[in-house]
Amino acid sequence: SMLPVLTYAQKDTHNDESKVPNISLPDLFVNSKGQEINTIQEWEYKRRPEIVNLFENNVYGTMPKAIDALNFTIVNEDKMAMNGMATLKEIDIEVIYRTQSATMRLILFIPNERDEAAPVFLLINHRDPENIDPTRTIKMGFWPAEEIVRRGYAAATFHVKDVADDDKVTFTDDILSKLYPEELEKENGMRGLGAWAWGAMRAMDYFETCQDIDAKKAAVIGHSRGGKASLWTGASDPRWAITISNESGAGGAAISRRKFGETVQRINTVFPYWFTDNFNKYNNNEALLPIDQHMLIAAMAPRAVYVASASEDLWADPKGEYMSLQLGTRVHREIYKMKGDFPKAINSPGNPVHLPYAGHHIREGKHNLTPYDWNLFMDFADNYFRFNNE
Ligand code: GTR
Repeated sequence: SMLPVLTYAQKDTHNDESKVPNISLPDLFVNSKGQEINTIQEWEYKRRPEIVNLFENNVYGTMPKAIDALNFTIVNEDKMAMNGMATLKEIDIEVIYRTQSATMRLILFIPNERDEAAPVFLLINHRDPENIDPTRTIKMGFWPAEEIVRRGYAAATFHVKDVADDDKVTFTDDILSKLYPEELEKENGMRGLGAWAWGAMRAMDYFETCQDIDAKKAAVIGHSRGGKASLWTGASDPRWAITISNESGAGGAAISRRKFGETVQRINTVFPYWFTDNFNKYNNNEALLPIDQHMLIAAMAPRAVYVASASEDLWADPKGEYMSLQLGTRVHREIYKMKGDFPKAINSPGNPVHLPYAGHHIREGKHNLTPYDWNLFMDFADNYFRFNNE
């Protein structure tokens, strides 16, 4: 068969479509008081905030907003980066809260050739820092910065380690213990993924002050665990015009109730520091969840959302990711009356679906973020920004 063999550690899970249980999902259009949601007003003032709140309390943890001061220090600037094609800025973003301070590094390449402030893609990088080498001695397809700049976008990124190390012991060392230690005491407090989303928001804080960047045309993107954080960023911070999930899978775009590939129980066991403690209540008990991940997609509405999968990445449940996108974007269609819809069956590799408000593709191959994916994200953004010009 074409299914990859599950490793020993994965054997408590399955990737067999015939084992997917019959599921019924929470209704997007009925709020907790039983009221029907029909209008933009009701969506924006009642249902959307309630959904974000449910994700905070049950999945990603609360998002602390308190900051006393933000300092942006350009620690390196090169106006002739990439052979003169871009200006490189390395910015230390220092966040001060109460008596404490924490600093993260933002890497930013801004195209030199342009008439206006540049639209921007921010990558949440969880992989080896060589993937985001600011010197460009090492160039990885995971972050094809030259290609991004060539297409007229600023290429921005930071490493998650600056805000919360991707490690079950040391994840608290940065912003959690320094700025927001009370989060660690709460069952619905912020954990690793929430901290990474917080980091993305601080990058946005910088974009809003930077004349060379058009902060209204910003896309946030992450791969896998970074994609889970990216979705949470876009859902909880409406400043992002486009939110992109690349193969985010469980706790990202995939529907939890399908229990296909990685499950809630498995992710909470292997990565206990990613989600809030409350998420454990749903281990092998997905039916109790007051949300499912299609509602995270919905939380972007009316802003754009893009979900990408890979054909061999069954661990991330491509079908469940697509289902979330189809269902979550009902808000775009039914509340905001946006045109176009996704085909019922998942499209095949090589046939991306780009609607005015949402996009999807499935790439041939394995779990990864590649230039092929990036080019499709930029194709989508080209269109989106062309038609949504303020
Ligand atoms: C896996 C994990 C996934 C995904 C992936 C990645 O080990 O089970 O949820 O996050 O790592 O980040 O590449």
